[in-house]
Amino acid sequence: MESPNPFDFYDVRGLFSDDERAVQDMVTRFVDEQALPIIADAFEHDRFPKELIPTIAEMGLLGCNIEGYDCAGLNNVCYGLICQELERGDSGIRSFMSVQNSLCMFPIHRYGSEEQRQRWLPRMAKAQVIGCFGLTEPDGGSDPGTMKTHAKKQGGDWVINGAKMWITNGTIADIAITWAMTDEGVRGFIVEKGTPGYTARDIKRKFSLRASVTSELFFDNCRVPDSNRLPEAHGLAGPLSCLTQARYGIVWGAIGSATACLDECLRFVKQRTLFGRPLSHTQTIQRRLANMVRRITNARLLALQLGRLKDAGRMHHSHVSLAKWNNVRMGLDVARDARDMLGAGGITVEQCPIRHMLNLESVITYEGTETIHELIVGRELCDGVAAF
Ligand code: TGC
Ligand code: FAD
Repeated sequence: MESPNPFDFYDVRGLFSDDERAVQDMVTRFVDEQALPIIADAFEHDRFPKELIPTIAEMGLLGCNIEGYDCAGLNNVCYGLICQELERGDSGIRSFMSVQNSLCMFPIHRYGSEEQRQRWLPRMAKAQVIGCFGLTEPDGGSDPGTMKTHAKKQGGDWVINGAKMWITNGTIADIAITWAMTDEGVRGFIVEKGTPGYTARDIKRKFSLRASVTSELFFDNCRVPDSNRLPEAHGLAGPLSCLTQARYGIVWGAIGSATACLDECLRFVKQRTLFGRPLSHTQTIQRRLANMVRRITNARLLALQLGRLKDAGRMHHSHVSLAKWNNVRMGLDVARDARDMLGAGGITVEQCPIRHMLNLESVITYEGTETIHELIVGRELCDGVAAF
């Protein structure tokens, strides 16, 4: 019998359909041929590699799990595999795609009018329109129900005032899905670039997600027509349901980061000779490698079952919380351990673990911090009593 594949120890890929494998292979090739050759340099120079966008769009990855509107209509397992492969390249590339798909196209599709869908989705699928999602505010992101940004109805328009912070794609976005408090509760608005009173500014000096644009958004008497309000979004459940979609992608993405780190680490310990033998022949290193593979294997199985539940319409948002918490923690621990096993060389951008490790420090914070996800699962176990 063949030895197991270290990167997919239980042959989880064998559980995918031919179509799912074909989608994965296409994105694997893209990452190997186009993303990996440029990503370390982009990260080092704090630059989002925009040049990858046209191919991401040509491959049909934007809005890939939406039916119609020039979108690919893939299932959610495919969407997960796309996130996994993109994040094997870099969390920044996956973030770009997550925001466009889960946080911008999803709410327009789910909560928008038919006119809004026709207007925006086909162009977003082709990357002719880029989106960002403004929920978090400077005063705290974990509790968006207390947002200060507000929108006031004036005639047929809404006037938005406030600020959003830590917004992926902010300055490159043509539209901002903006969540604001109104007299009737939380509502979502499509704010178009160039609208008077709306500005965006990049956040600089990040040590994490350097190959990604992160911005602040400002709304100063920004007037948008009622036709730019998402008519079906009522209350906090609107934005939170978008987070469920994006968190689902992260569950898979973290596996990609961890696999990239394992790959780099395995190659290194097999060629590094210390104390007269390859590093890979020492007991401690083998235990650490085995531990990485154990964690990655668990995460793969968790992600696949989550994807199958989602495709069957049986996924609860607390399922996603458990998996986001588990898989991102797994990714971060694997990346840190890989970084250590590479010795001093592991602190440079030449080897990927430190880049993934730094990125995952954001991933474990955004889309709900680890603590928030623990508390979401805890609430589910304790009769719905929230301990936030
Ligand atoms: P709570 O009372 O729990 O919920 C209010 C209403 O929403 C419903 N709900 C959800 N619906 C769908 N999906 C979910 N995940 C949901 N969670 C809750 C809930 O049933 C209720 O509905 P209804 O009809 O009864 O009104 O609200 P709460 O204020 O107690 O807050 C709960 C908490 C803490 C879990 C929530 O605020 C939270 O998730 N906080 C974390 C915030 C967060 O994750 N922010 C992320 C911002 S976006 C981002 O980080 C993008 S990074 C992108 C990238 O670059 O990849
Ligand atoms: P806070 O909410 O202030 O939390 C601080 C600490 O307190 C955390 O450790 C948290 O776990 C802990 N904590 C909070 N509540 C409790 C509690 N009840 N009990 C115990 N501990 C608690 N947001 C968007 O809207 N759109 C985006 O596109 C976006 N992109 C991002 C990109 C990057 C690179 C980053 C880093 C963030 C991004 N975010 C985005 C924001 C992200 O969602 C928030 O950072 C996150 O929700 C946490 O909010 P906060 O940073 O304000 O931390």
